[in-house]
Amino acid sequence: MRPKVILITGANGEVGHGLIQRLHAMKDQPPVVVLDIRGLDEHMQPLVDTTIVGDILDENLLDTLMSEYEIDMIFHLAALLSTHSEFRPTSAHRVNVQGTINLLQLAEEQARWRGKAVKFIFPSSIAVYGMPDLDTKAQVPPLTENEYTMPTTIYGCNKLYCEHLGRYYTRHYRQLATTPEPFGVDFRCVRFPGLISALTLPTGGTSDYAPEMLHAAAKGEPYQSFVRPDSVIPFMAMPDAIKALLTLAHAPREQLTQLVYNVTSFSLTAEEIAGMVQQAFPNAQIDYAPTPGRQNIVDTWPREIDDSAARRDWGWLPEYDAERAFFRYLIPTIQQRYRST
Ligand code: AKB
Repeated sequence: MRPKVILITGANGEVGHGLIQRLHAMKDQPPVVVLDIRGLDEHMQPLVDTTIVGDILDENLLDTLMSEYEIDMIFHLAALLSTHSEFRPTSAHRVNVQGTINLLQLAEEQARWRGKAVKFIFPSSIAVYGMPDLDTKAQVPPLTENEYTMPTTIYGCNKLYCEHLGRYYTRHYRQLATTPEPFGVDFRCVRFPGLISALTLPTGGTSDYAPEMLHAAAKGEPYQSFVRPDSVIPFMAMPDAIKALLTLAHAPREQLTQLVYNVTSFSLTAEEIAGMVQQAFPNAQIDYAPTPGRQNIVDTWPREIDDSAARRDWGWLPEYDAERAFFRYLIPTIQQRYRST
């Protein structure tokens, strides 16, 4: 018998680390198998059952996973983030789209073998939106899932398309088969705002100015923001991001009226973030040297998103507003982190 497991791809990223820690603390979870091209940091390894160093584009590796495990749930976190993706759009497409379709196919085959749907949990992003100009961005109310989905980055295009792939695999896969089978992929997607973790720095994102500002201040280093002080997008503290993934993963299917849900916590300008950071680190040196390219990307992302569908369908409620995120989680945790290194 193949052991029943949870698979996490891209497990060595900031979301992966948080998710692994939370799953480890939960009772009655299947063993966790992680897959990451960079392996898994040593301090995380005791928290998982199996670490596989490998590429989601390696079909032989996915075949091996297929034959060795009964995969109950997939958290497909592996992705190239927005800034990195702009420099390598075809690689971004391969990793972000081909990688996702490989995993969806794996989920579909797994479901067929075990006669039961496989949950596929997918983090999407506010990068799927594309505000046409700053006036519109300032004036529109918080965006629901289907408004202004006209991304200007390859990463945003990749994420939006993968949302559609998830819908296709869940609702329409094999629609022309003579003997339609029950669909096997149970795709569930959260659209995240910019995430801020006290423990890890993201690599290659465009919302990274917020975590970078904070980590630089905690390390006593000066920071130059690559966006203007008035730049505003929604953010979320990492514990809430993990909570969102796990709550959606465990929500009863019949309560879910859509496959893609916005989630958000608070919206702040870069200047407001700097203000919070300077309250905790009065010597922090933060100034602004906006780079036009990355600034343009942030300007196309919405000021606020509407997460009322998630609140209604699966009881989503963030635990950290801006005040709590900075003064109860980010700052104390980060102070401790840099004190002990
Ligand atoms: C990025 O900046 O690429 C990500 C995102 C907003 O999805 N943090």
